[in-house]
Amino acid sequence: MTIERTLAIIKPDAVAKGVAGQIITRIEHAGFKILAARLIHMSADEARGFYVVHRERPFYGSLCTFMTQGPCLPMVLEGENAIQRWRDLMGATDFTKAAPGTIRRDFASSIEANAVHGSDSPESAAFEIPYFFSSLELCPR
Ligand code: IDP
Ligand code: MG
Repeated sequence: MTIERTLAIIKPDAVAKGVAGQIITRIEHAGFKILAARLIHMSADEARGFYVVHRERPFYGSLCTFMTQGPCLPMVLEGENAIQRWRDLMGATDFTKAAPGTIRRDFASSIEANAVHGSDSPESAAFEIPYFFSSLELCPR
């Protein structure tokens, strides 16, 4: 097992619904260490840059609008096998297909407003973590 870091976001729908605390509780109960967290309200350009990998997808424009509709909470999570374990805790992209007990199954409203984001690979984590957090913010304390 390797200790990994992953980028998690509590998306604007979940922050607006007031379930950020419940999601953070699940993260803590699953044993992740929260290395950094910040409530931000993304601009259109910031959302487009974050999701640039999806720029050719039909939902790109709508997704970027959704991500700017209110504050969201990016976080860096650390733990054994953190990238896959956070994806497992999140559940499938389409919450109607997400397993019972997963965050998306319990808190998502649609395939787009699906409560949380998680890096899908070490390569995406390596792009996504520094998108929001500097190495200074991630230094050991
Ligand atoms: P993921 O978040 O499970 O990794 P991705 O395929 O990377 O899923 O898509 C990024 C985000 O785009 C999803 O979390 C969701 O918010 C949105 N999304 C994905 N597929 C659709 C779709 O078919 N319609 C609308 N929004 C979508
Ligand atoms: Mg993805």
